[in-house]
Amino acid sequence: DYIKQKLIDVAIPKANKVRELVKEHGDKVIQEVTMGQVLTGMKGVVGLMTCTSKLDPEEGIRFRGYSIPELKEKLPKMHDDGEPLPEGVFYLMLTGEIPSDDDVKYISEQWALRAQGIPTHVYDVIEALPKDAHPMIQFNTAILAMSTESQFRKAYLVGMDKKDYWDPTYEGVMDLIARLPIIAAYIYRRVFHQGRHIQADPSLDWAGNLAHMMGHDSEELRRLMRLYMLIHSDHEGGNVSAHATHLVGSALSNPYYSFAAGMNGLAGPLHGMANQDVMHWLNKLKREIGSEDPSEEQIKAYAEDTIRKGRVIPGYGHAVLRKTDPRFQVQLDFANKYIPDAPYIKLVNRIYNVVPGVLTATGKVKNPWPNVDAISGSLLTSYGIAEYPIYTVLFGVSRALGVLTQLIWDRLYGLPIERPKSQNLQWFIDQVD
Ligand code: AMX
Repeated sequence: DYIKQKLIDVAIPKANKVRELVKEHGDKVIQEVTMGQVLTGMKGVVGLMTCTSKLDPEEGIRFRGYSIPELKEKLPKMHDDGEPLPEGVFYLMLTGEIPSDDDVKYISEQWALRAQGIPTHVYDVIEALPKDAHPMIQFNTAILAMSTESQFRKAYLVGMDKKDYWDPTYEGVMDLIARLPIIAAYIYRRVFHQGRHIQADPSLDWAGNLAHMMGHDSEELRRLMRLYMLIHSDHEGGNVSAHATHLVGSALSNPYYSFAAGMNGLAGPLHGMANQDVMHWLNKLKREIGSEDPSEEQIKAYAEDTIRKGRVIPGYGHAVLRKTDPRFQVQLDFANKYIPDAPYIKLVNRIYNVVPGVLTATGKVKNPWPNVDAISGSLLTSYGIAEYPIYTVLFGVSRALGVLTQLIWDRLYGLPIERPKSQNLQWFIDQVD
């Protein structure tokens, strides 16, 4: 595997640098932290090192320095006018370099190969769950069940030098990423298509294959799936799914345990489940107004009512972003290119015209603009993937690319167990007395 050798070459000087920073500059003060920051979710507190991507409040996400529009231009594609292959952003996050067509092809082939051989007990575990168990319950359970395959655990038991931990981690990550689309499609077909499963087509790319196994085979939908898998892949280190994966991984839990932890976080309505909740909000709006085509005035009144009832408007707001999420924008561009007249897209646009004003008027929402989830479900629905509970699973398949790449880097850097200090309420009171 030439990628492994490449990784060693890139990582050794960086790992040395990390050790030097700790040794020579460990006492350097880098930030002041306020009481408010600690008590409101540690926003802005620099407490993690993540190198796969970085989030700018105004500009949005950059993967190893490249914005989404730049990636659309630079990463290898299946078709010139199509979307970049997610294999490419994985390679970029892993090595720090823009891949060639051959690199991307190699990863596609590796994943197709590694996708084979999911043990039968994983399917038995899924089948033991009720069909109406939320797909995220089934997905996360399957991920844990797959950890019987962990190379890391086996190698650790045999005994291994710390500096080699990254190697079985890499093996586990590659296997896990390769297998997630099969698991996701299996759950989708089990729950929503009477268990009529569709075999993988090894000649397809990773995301195209996912669309195929779900039973949605049009070229446009494959393109949408490639885009979806690209843009959800990473959002720097502090978001719940990335942070949870990193934290659990810091105990040297294997990639399956670590990723399952991240996915349990993704299943929360303030994080990855928001894509499903957007669709519920939107359909309830249509039902309550009694129209398939609500006006801006009607949407405004409904949004104000949501706020009055003490609820959040899903798909809007963000803990870091302060502008329209470029992941929202790129999906809107896709919709405008292929399906500008789709009723759900019209509705998304109308909501976009109104909701930021409603949120701003509350005087407390720090970011009134749409995030990635404000449109993803409407796009998928417009293409016939109208089973909302699968949306967070799709988000999860994509998120594996970033958080698991970072896990390999955590091992390459030799980062230790994470253990921040906590204090009780009296301690905080004493700070101001
Ligand atoms: N609708 C209504 N109120 C909102 C709001 C929204 N979309 N976004 C923020 N607020 C409220 C908060 O609930 C908070 O109210 P409080 O002071 O009464 O508790 C106040 O505005 C200040 O919050 P904030 O600092 O602006 O946001 P945050 O960093 O605490 O939370 C987020 C960020 C995303 C959880 C929040 O904006 C939210 O709940 N949005 C809706 C859910 C959503 O779309 N989540 C997906 C985010 C992206 C992702 O992870 N996939």
